[in-house]
Amino acid sequence: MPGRLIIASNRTAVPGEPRAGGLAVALSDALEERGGGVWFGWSGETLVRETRGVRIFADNKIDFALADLTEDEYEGYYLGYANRALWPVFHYRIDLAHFSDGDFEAYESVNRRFGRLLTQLTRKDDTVWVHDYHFLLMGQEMRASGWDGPMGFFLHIPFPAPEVFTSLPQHQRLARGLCSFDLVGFQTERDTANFTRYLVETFDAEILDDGRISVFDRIVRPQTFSIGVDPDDLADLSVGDEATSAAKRLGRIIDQRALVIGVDRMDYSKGLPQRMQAFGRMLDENEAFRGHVSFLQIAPPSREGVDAYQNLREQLDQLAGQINADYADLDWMPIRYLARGYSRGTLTGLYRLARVGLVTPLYDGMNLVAKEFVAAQDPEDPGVLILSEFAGAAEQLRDAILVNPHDISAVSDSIRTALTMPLDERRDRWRLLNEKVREKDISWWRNTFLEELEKTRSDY
Ligand code: ADQ
Repeated sequence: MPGRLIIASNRTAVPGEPRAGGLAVALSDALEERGGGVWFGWSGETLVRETRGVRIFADNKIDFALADLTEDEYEGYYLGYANRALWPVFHYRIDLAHFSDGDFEAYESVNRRFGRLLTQLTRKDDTVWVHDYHFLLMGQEMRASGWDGPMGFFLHIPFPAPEVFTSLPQHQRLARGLCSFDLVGFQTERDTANFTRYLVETFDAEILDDGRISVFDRIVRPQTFSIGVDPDDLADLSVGDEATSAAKRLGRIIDQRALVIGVDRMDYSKGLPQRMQAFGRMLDENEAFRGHVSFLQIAPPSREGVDAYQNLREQLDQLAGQINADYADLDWMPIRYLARGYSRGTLTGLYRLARVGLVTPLYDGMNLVAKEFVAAQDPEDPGVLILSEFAGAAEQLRDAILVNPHDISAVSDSIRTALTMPLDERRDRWRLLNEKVREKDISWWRNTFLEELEKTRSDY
C-alpha cells in the first residue's frame, strides 16, 4: 500500500484563495483519493527577511504546507529567473530573456531551501510529484537532503528545441536537476522528443529499449502526459445559472450578432496583439461583417512586475482603441476587451454563446482554454475552434481550424471561414474534437502520471 502523495508547485490551491481552476481540483482530488497528503508551495507572501518556517493548514485530508519568500527571493527567483529567463526561453522568446547570475543564484537557493523543507515533510513510502518550471532543481536538492523514494516532475510549459534551451547559461545544471527525478512528464510528444534529443546530443545519453534514458549515472523516464479538463463538469457548468445569466447579459448587448471569443492570461506567449490585428484585418477586408460580429477578449493582467508584460498591456490598449475608433458605430463595438478575470461558470456561458473560439498563442504548453471551449459547446449548435498550430493542444485537436498565429491574413481568413461554416460541418468537427477532449481528460492525465510514477518504486 503506497504512502501519501506529496505535491509541490509554486502556488497551491489553499482554501480561501480564488483559484478554483481545473488543475487545482485535479490535484486536490489526487491527494484525497490517496487518503491524504501534502501540498507544498509558496504562501504568496514576501517578507523583508525570512523569519518563518513552513506553516501547515490542515483541510480535510490535505495538509497545505506554505513557505514565504523574502523580497529579494521574490525578485530573483520568481520575477527574475523563472519569469524573465525560463518562461521566455521555453516559449522561444530568447529576445525577451534576461540572463542574470544573481537571479539564477536566487532561483537555486529557493529550490534548495524549499527542497529541504519538503524533504522534512516526507515519510518513507510517500510519493513526490513536483510541478513546473519554478522547481526544476528541487528534485536534486531533495535527493541531496536524503529523499530516496519515487519522485516525478511535470512541466506545464513547452520544452524547447535543444538549440533554444542551450541559450540558457545554466542549461546543463537545469538538465541535471531534471534528471534527478524518476519520471519527467511533458505536455506533447514534441516536448518529450526535444528533451530526449538534448540529453543525447549534450551528454551522450543512452536511450534504453523501454524509452528510459541512462544519463548522469542514473535512469530517468521522459514521457508525454497531455493535460486535459473535466468535460462533464464544464458541460454542466455551461448550462448552469451563472453561465446562463452571463450569456443573457452579453446576449442583450451584442443583440443577434455573432460572437468571437478569446480568453487568456495577459501574456506575450498568447499572441494577443496578432489576434487583434487579425480581427481588424478581417473587418478591413469584409465589409459585410462590419456591424455584425463582436469580438470579446478577456485577458486579466499577470506578472505585472515584469517589463515585457507592462509593454504588452500598453500595446493591447492601443490596438483595441484603434480598431474600435476605426469601425465602431453608435450601436456596435467591434472589440470588447476586458482586462479582468471571470469565474469558470461565467466563462463557460460565454464560450457556449460564442460562434468562434480564437485560441492563437504563439507558443503554449497545452492551452486548456481550447479544451474548455470545446467542452462547453451546445452539441446541436456548436461554435468553431480556431487553434494555433503552436499550442500543445493542436497535437490532439486536429479537427479545429489550425492556423499559424503569426500569419495575420491566414488568421483573418480563418475567422471568416469559421463565421460562415455550415451547421453540418460545425457539428462534425465539434463531435471529433469533443471525443479527443474526453479521451484524455484531467483524470486520465493525473492517473496515468501517478501509475507510471508508482512503477518506478520497484527500482528502489
Ligand atoms: P496558462 O498559461 O495559464 O497555463 P491555460 O492552459 O490556457 O494557460 O489556462 C489556464 C487556466 O486559466 C484555464 O483553466 C483558463 O480557464 C483560466 N483562465 C485563463 N484566462 C482566464 C480569464 N481571463 N479569466 C478566468 N480564467 C482564465 C499553463 C501553461 C499552459 C497549460 C497549463 C496547464 O502555460 O500551456 O495548458 O499551464 O498545464
